[in-house]
Amino acid sequence: MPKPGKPGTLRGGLSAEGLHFGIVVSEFNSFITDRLLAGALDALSRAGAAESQIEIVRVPGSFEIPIAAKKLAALGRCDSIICIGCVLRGETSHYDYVAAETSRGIQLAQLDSGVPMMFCILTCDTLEQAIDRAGLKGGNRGFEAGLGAIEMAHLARKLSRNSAGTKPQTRRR
Ligand code: INI
Repeated sequence: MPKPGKPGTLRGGLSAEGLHFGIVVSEFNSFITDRLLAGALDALSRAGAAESQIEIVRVPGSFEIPIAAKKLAALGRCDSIICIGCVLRGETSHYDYVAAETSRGIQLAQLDSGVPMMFCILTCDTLEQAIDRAGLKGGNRGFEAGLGAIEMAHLARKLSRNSAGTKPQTRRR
């Protein structure tokens, strides 16, 4: 309970104990997405997550991530979901459609489902830029997404409970 006169601050914890995670990963550009997946799994396991607490769903490309994440969330098992993809700019405008719809779809999926979803979709001009963000110069965005998934899972649980520790009634729309 916050002290009287002090603003209450809710923050997510950093332990994976008791949490269940989903990871939706795109096969397209798997040279990159496999490295992001390894980073995410590393973060979860360092925080204490066992393999049984993690389920991985593989989809053909980033464009298919939102529908898979939404359906996974609807199963009701996951406290948070990590979405992993890599969209590389080509010679046509295809990149723009895939990148924009993937990001829009993931945001809609998390808002519709109420399950936090980490946006671990690299959108890069070159393969080199992607390699840098998948474990080389710029760290591993998958690892960061893993930490974010733990934090948001805790936060979502806290924000779904009232002061008595029970889930509030949700109003039917
Ligand atoms: N999918 C990606 O994840 N990354 C890309 O760079 C990419 N490019 O450039 O085409 C890509 N395309 C496939 C797309 O995600 C769908 O799988 C496909 O259009 C079928 O719906």
